[in-house]
Amino acid sequence: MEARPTAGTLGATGSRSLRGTRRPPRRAWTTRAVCVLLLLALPAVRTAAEGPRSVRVEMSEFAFRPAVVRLRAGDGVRLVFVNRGQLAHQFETGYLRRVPVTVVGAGLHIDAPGLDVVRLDPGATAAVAFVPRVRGRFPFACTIEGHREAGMQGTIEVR
Ligand SMILES: [Cu+2]
Repeated sequence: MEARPTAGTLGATGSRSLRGTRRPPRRAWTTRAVCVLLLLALPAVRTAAEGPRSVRVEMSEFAFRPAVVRLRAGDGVRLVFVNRGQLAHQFETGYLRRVPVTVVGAGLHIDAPGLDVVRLDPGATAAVAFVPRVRGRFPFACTIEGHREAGMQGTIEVR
């Protein structure tokens, strides 16, 4: 019946070997963390080197100003949306559906693999940062019912 204490000892050995097997995942986690940090640091370095480029886009009833947002392919940009209207407005473009974006708003910081819609209450502000890659002209609009039809639309022009 001394198998029980022995089993305890074995248990300790077992946990030692468990620690052994845990080490590689920890290293993998560390490697992943370093990669994530590098990915986060690279755009920051790039921005610092080239100067932050912010483009302010105002929303109101019923227009975006400017209506044509000109961007350079490969240059990171921050679209800073400001809702100066009395109604909620939103920004939607197919161009950003599959582009990694960072959205920063009141107390928010979201990294997403793409963007459908940014909706702002009256007086609210949010920044959408991304790197435009595909050149061309792409429509955007406020897709709240009736707003696009009233004139709330524009074009992203990437050269
Ligand atoms: Cu609107």
